[in-house]
This record gives sequence, C-alpha cells and structure tokens, in this order.
Amino acid sequence: MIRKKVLVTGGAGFIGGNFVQYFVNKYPEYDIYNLDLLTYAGDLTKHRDIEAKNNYFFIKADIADRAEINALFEREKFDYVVHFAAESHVDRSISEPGIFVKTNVLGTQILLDAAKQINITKFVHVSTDEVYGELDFDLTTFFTEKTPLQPNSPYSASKASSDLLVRAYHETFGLPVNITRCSNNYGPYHFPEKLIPLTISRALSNQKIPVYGNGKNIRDWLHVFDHCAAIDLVFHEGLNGEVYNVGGHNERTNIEVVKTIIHLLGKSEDLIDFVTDRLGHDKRYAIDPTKLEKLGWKPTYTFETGIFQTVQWYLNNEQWWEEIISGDYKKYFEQQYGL
Ligand code: NAD
Ligand code: TDX
Repeated sequence: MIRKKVLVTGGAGFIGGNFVQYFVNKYPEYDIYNLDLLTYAGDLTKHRDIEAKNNYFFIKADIADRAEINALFEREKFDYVVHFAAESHVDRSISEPGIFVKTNVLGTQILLDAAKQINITKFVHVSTDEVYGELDFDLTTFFTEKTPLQPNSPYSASKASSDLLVRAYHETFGLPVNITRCSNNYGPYHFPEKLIPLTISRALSNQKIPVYGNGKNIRDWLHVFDHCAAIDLVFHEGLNGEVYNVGGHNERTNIEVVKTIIHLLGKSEDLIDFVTDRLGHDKRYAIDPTKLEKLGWKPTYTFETGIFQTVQWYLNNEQWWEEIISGDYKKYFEQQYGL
C-alpha cells in the first residue's frame, strides 16, 4: 500500500509540536514530515519520544524561501499539508511587525503555490480567532464563521491576510482547503512568553507576574489536545473551502487566570504586578463552535481540568522550560518588562 505523506509546518512549536506527536502516534499509516525553521519558538527536544519512529521525519526549512519550498514539494509530493508555522506572539508583532508579514503572509502564499503545483489532497490552514478583532465585554456575543474580519494587531492582520490568500486559492484555483480559527490555547510545551506558561514559570520562581492594564481583558481558553482533535476532524471530514471556528466556551478574565494558577501553586497574590497595557489590547475573544460541533467535535477538558493538568505538566518538566527561558528569551523579557 502507498503511504500518505502529511507535511506539518511549524511542528517544532507549541501547537504544531503537540499535533505532530498526536498524529505520529494515532496514524502509523501516515508518514509525518515536520518542517520547521527552528526560530526562537521552535524546539526539537520535545520530540525525543517520537524521533526514532519510522513514520516521523524532520526537515529544517524556511516557508518564506520559495526555491527551497518548491524543490521540496516537487521531490516529496506530499498528499496533505497542515500549516501551523507562523510568528505567533502579539507583543512581538507590535515591536517587530515586518517578520510577521514575511512569515505569515508570504510564507503561506509560497506554500499555497507549491501545494497547487502538486495537486494536493488537502491544505489545512491553522488560523486564529484574533482575525475577527475584538468583542465587547457584554457576554452575549460570539465570533461565528460569518463575523467580518477586523484584525487589530500586526499579528492578527498578518493571519487574516493569510486566511484571505487561502480562501482565494480555493476560489480561483479550486485548491482543497480548510481554515480553522481557534481561541487561545494552553497546555504542554507552551512557550513561556505567553500568559499561562509565563505565569506558571514566574510564580514557581517567586518572580513578579506582569498583568497588562487592569487584568479585565477576556480570553477564551482551549486545551491544546482538544485543538489537535479538532484539526484531526477537519483534516478528515472538513468540507473543502470551509472555515471552522474552534473553542470550548471557557472565557476568563486574565486576572482570573493568573489567580487560579497562583492558588494551584500555593503562591501569594502579591506576585501580581499590574503593568502598562498592551497597545491596541483586544478586549474580549469568545468563539461560537457550533459548526464544528455539528461535524462531530467536542472538547474533553474544562478550563479547571485543563489548567490543573497543565500546571502539573510544568512542575514535572521544569528542565524543559528552564532551558527555554535561560536563552535569548531572557534578554527579550528583560527588554520587554525591565524586570
Ligand atoms: P509557536 O510560536 O509556538 O510555533 C511556531 C513554529 O513555527 C515554531 O516552531 C517556529 O520555529 C516555526 N516557524 C516560524 N517561522 C518559520 C518559517 N519561516 N519557516 C518554518 N517554520 C517557522 O506558535 P503556536 O502557538 O504553536 O501557533 C501555531 C499556529 O497556530 C500559528 O499559526 C498561530 O497563529 C495559530 N494559533 C495559535 C493559538 C495560540 O493560542 N497559541 C491559537 C490559535 C491559533
Ligand atoms: O505578560 C503578559 N501579561 C498579560 O496580561 C502577557 C504575555 C499577556 N497578558 C495578557 C494579554 C492577553 O489579554 O494575557 C492575554 C493573553 O496574552 P497572550 O498569552 O500573549 O495571548 P494572546 O495575545 O491572546 O494571543 C494568543 O492567542 C491567540 C496567541 O499568542 C496567538 O498566537 C493566538 O492566535
């Protein structure tokens, strides 16, 4: 039997990394190719348990390098692409927007061209709820797939641009695509520049935890394993050209999230440090996942069970995040917060 080849971009990062492990273990009949540039956010040590498996392969490459990507697709003739690779941190997009356009917009367009050349079976583009902009604090409104795109940060604008290119390649060339738009993820291997792992790692070392503004901004949190299962379903069952929102109705203010973690770790709320707000800080995100639920998905974690599992994971994997925060990230953090 001819084996199917699945290219996963960004598989050394947080969500792509969890997805690669999930797919390698769940589908031994697929060959999984993890393509990643290994930027500051990419790390291969997380794949020690799967690197010896005969259905896992790693390719170091830049999605924004057209010649390299074209040659790779010509040689390997992938059947499927699941595209995670991106610059993903909103704060970095405020201080350095250019790389977001290069990686997220140009990189996606280069992948689409390469996929078109080899008549790919499916291209799943992993996007974000941030492309819809922000909602009011009134808790009755939600993002649906029909909500207009109104991105507010350079990060979300670059993701919305890539979404529109994916859509256009479907409309113009008939490329078999899906777009998923998920809410905030958390879980194992989350890079400690993002709120939840940052709070855990700083609380564990009794360091101040920066909370932007008054801490009342709301995010809708989903455990990364539930996001991986959602992408799995869309990959196999999604109707070509369709967008699917992913979220589990777990809205929390940032201050609630930080306090929950502090209490789980038995630390003091005195660690909380209200700092200058993020520029253009989106007030609230909240996903309506009805369309994906109708396809057969439902989350397995509540926020309470997921955050407990995640805190335990960080306690059991201190070496991983300590290595990460002792490198370039330390300099970034000092510049960002003067801490
Ligand atoms: P991440 O920053 O942890 O990982 C990104 C990965 O992409 C890294 O391994 C990095 O090395 C790689 N990469 C960056 N530039 C590259 C390039 N030019 N070529 C090849 N690889 C490159 O990001 P994440 O949080 O895992 O997010 C993955 C995807 O999911 C992104 O597209 C993001 O927009 C989307 N998303 C994230 C969240 C979230 O809460 N983190 C929620 C919804 C959607
Ligand atoms: O130190 C902090 N203090 C703080 O109050 C940081 C890093 C964040 N925050 C706030 C800002 C947000 O309201 O916490 C909230 C979450 O911030 P991030 O973890 O940076 O996530 P967010 O900006 O919401 O974006 C995330 O979810 C959507 C991912 O980084 C994106 O890649 C994804 O698309």
